Amino acid sequence: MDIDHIIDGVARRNNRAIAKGISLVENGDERTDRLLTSLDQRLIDEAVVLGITGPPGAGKSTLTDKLVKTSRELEKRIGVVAIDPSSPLTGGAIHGDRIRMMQHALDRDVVVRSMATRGRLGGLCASAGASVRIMAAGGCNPIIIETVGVGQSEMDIISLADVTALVSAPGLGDDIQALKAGLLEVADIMVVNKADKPGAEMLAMELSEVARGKGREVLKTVASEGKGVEELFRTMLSIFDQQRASGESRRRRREAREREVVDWALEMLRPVLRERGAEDGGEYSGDPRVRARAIVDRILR
Ligand SMILES: Nc1nc2c(ncn2[C@@H]2O[C@H](COP(=O)(O)OP(=O)(O)O)[C@@H](O)[C@H]2O)c(=O)[nH]1
Ligand SMILES: [Mg+2]
Repeated sequence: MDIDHIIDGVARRNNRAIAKGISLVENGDERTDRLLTSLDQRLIDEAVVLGITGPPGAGKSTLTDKLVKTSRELEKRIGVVAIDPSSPLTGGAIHGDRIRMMQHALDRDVVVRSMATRGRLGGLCASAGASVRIMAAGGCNPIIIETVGVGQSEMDIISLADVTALVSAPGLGDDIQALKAGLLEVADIMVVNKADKPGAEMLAMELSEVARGKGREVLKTVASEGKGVEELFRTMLSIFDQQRASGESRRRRREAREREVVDWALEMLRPVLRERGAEDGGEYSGDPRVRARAIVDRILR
């Protein structure tokens, strides 16, 4: 597919063109800029991006799948960007996700893309951001970003979302402490999934205390049975409406865009830096930090 066909195809909501467009971004293809500048900004502005995050095993993928179902019942064309941690620990889960998402494969109004984090030095936020925009320009609204809530790059990714749900579940052990420490900051809504399991009520009570202080809601779901999912979907959309009315969404999007710009710039600099570092006989000698500063100083000069 040549670039004009991709550009035209995205505008005509062709899923294959959307997939090809995202591949251009991921492969660092030189025609990427042409594609990205061709996208319909009005559709991008309108599309709401829903973030689903939380520890491994909380039920994020199950929930995402059910949110897709709900969205389709409401006749909304939906996109999903699933950030794969691709770690040996969760390798099995990813296979499960593929199978789960297969049932939507024939639905022309479901666009799914997964992105690996393994073997990647950076640029994930940049790629994810561009993918979201391509999906939006291809008529998807809403778009879900599903990512495990660990690490800085995942935190950057979740900032691409307008409204973020932090998913937890009983029986995950120590993860809950970590959850309270870091992720609560980015959560617009807290979800206690696996509400069918013992300990869910207790967890919901614990989280409610934290949530109340921040003016956040706690919702309970049984993702595997689809329980509470439509309420979650509607609540997330209504939070977005409030944010849009108050100007909060504009502020957040501006901040996210700045993060993306930095991420793209670092991606573009990476090969240059590697090349400069290899100069002077190809030896990285001396203290690495001092060397790095010398290289950066030379570029800025
Ligand atoms: N009992 C119960 N199990 C669930 C529920 N939601 C998901 N699961 C199961 O929990 C496991 C992990 O779910 P998954 O969606 O892959 O979690 P993720 O790692 O957060 O994406 C799977 O075996 C699911 O079938 C739920 O509401 N109740
Ligand atoms: Mg998952």
